[in-house]
Amino acid sequence: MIQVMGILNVTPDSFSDGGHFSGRDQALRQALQMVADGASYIDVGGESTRPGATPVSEQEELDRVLPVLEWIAQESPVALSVDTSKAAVMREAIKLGVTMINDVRALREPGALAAVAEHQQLQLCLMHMAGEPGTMQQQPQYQQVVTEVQQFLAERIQACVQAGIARQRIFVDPGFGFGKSLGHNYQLLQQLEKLQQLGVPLLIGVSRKSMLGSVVNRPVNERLAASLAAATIAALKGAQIIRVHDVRETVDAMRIVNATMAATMTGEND
Ligand code: 7PJ
Repeated sequence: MIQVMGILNVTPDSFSDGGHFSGRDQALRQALQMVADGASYIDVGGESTRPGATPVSEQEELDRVLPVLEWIAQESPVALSVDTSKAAVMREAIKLGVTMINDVRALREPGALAAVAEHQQLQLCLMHMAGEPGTMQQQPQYQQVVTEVQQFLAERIQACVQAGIARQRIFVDPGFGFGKSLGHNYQLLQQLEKLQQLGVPLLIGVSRKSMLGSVVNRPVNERLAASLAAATIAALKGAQIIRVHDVRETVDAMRIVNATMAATMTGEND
């Protein structure tokens, strides 16, 4: 069964305190709606990793993410994921009971590998990113993007296994939009099934991304149809978890994928 992960961004502009609802109520409403809509995970992130984004301090990220994780954990048994690269954020989030560490830097920051290795039940997503968000889209270059991304992920799986993390806990993600040209992103989507050779499940994030906007020529809030098409393609090519903003619509699309894949043939193959 393909699962859907709902995105909850906790950056200063994501929850305004000026309206009728406090930051807590807004965050919770959004999270609980995604749960009601069928999300299997809620992914809480406090570092903007968009192209051109500037780094956020450890304290700032802790202050953004921890209260939100705690509020959701109090109200819902949904599996929580934290989108972070910082060991200190991972450690505090683990204390609050998160199920998954989702790291766009694939546990390459100091202490991150050890923080995850210490907890035997924790799931983890290793994502490929070339460079850093501030500069990654300036001149993305590969000889063969699919092979290089696969190689990188294989090395990171190996590093995890050597640190004592069981393979069964690991998901990998090619990192759409993270240091990739439009052509690179579509080569990766077209060849996504090759990443199954890594022997671990795939998690992918294409929701509302500019690789979609560039093709359909629409602003970020008008990319739902494009996002569903990309999610469906990824699911057919073996993705197990789809990370999205629009949970309800994506869950419906994945139900159609599941029904198609589960259809049993009667007679025709005899
Ligand atoms: C991804 C992510 C992604 C994983 C972001 C955005 C940018 N984590 N965090 N995969 N993207 N695993 O959502 O547009 O593609 S932040």
